[in-house]
Amino acid sequence: MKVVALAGGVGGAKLAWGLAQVLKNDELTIIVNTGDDFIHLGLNISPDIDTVCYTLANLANPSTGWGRNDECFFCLEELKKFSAPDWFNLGDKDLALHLVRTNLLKDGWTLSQVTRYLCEKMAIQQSIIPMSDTPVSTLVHTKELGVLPFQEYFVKHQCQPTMTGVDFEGIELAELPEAGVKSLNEAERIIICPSNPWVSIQPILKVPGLRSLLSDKPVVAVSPIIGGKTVKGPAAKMFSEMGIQPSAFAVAQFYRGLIEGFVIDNVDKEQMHEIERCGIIPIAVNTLMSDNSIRIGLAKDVLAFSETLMKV
Ligand code: FO1
Repeated sequence: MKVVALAGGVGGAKLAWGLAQVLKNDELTIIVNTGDDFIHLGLNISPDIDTVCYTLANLANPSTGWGRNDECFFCLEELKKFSAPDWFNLGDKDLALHLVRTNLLKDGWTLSQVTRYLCEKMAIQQSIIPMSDTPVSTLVHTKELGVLPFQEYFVKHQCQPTMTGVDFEGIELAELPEAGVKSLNEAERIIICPSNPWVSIQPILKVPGLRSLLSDKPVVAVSPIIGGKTVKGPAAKMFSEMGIQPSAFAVAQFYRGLIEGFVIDNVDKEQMHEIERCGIIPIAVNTLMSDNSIRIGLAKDVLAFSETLMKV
């Protein structure tokens, strides 16, 4: 069964890892947000792509979910001595990957070619495709500090400023790489991972032409909000700041018109009726991916659920 997952960073990568354990290698494609990408210290950094790659390669830092395992930070320590920007924690092993990516891009490779190359080197068998080869920059509009590039909002300011809106610079020119178009054409199931709907999934869905490629497939989303809170990241805070009570139901409404099925956590079971009233079929399972067996269990639940759904 050909499956395409849409994913942002840590939460998306965890479910992608579960799906990778359950599906055959050639059955899974992950289309990843690149709105978080930025240039830092002259290096092209693609945090969500790297998080998905490291996770699938079993190389991710288990405590943060991003960055490398068994990492060291000698370069960062030296940067501090030179009063160079040190707010973004780049580890030494991670830096090597950014150096390779930056140089290949300078040599004229596309981001999807670079990603395929890096995946091969990390022995990743599944297909990981950036949502676009041309740059897209997520800009967070804030009450206190004006417009902030995503990583400045997220890492430098620790998601503290109040979000008043978000936009995606360069999105009109974004183009899903050919391999992504092919994978969506061949897909029998689409899974929206439990990533931030505002800043991880929304940019993917806004890539021109992408949404129409989903229109005849059953789409299932997994809620990143459990019991009114996000496991990681600012999704719940963003819903509140946009005037919406954060809940699984709020996420279902965000995806209304796109998804047929919605996976929520058991603790949110009482929201099933209101989700149903939106014309979306809900299922409640354990979605808190605190260990590998739960990630695999959730992947199995999502796939089995998607089997039961027909495009309406
Ligand atoms: N997230 C942080 O909260 N602090 C960091 O210093 C940080 C460094 C970092 C380095 C490489 C990388 O690939 C990701 C990194 N992240 C860091 C995570 C990342 O910025 C965010 O998780 C995503 O952009 C949101 O999905």
